[in-house]
Amino acid sequence: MTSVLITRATFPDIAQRLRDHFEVEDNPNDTIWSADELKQRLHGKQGVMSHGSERIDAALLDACPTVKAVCNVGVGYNNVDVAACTARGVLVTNTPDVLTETTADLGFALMMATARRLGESERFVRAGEWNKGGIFDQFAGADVHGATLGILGMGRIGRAIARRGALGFGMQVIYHNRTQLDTATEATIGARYVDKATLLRQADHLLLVLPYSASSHHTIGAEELRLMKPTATLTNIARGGIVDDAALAAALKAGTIAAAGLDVFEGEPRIHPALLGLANVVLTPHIGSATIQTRRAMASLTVDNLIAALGAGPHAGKPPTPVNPDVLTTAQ
Ligand code: 8YV
Repeated sequence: MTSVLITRATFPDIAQRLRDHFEVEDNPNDTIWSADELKQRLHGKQGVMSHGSERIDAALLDACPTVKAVCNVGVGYNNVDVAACTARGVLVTNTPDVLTETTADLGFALMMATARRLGESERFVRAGEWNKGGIFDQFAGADVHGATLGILGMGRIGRAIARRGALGFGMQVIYHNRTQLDTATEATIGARYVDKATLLRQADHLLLVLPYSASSHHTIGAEELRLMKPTATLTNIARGGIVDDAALAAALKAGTIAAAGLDVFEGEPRIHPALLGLANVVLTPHIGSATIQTRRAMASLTVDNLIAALGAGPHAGKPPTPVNPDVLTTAQ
């Protein structure tokens, strides 16, 4: 019988849809598996419902030659070596669209929390410090409304954030991306294209929403941070590794920029120790898409992809969101 692996805990009723078609091994206690354990569990299976926490690379595929489909829970798939999958005829799928607005909400929330110093304020209240007096500007942060919002990366999530800033908060929205949007789209979302240096220099609040790849590694390092305003905030909801976290910690300490909001980290779940010691950084554990509705939609789309990719269900052979659809054509 066809068998599949679910690498992380998921919604039982959604996993049941896989059980209706396949033999399923899952991970209900959400244990973090080592690469070796993942290899052992995947061996002999035809498909995997994987997450950003697992590296799916050539060595793993070679050790598990029966695998035909890697269905990743997430729009980003930098944890999967797509070229290695394609070369071996393995289909890769992701979960675009279903998480766009939810992730844009978190980006905006984290940017606001960073600008208005919610992390520091909350810790102050919890520590019972409020009654001890304080100065008028103690938690005075930076305005969000009317400020200049900079967006680096202008895909679906970037556009959803731009709309929030321009239409909801009266912000001037500038962006930089590999390709410029067409004029009509720019007008609809209220965003203006600038070069990267201008973006860094002019943004009051800079949000990173670009995908991670070898070419976007350390897109923001010491040099880029130096171009930013000392009053500016930086929010990263994209991927760890896009920011040089050590350089960011140094810049936050030196006052090169005012504050940072980080949902993703280099080498997460580990966090650079220098970041943990800073007051002017708001830290969240990669929760961009974390609402019940959206996480269910992501899991469900992944299950649709896996069922179809392995030739079962009403859409057999036609998974809804393939990353390397050429594999499907060559397989026919
Ligand atoms: C996921 C994400 O939670 O979609 C993405 O790319 O980073 C998140 O929404 C993560 O990928 C879990 O696998």
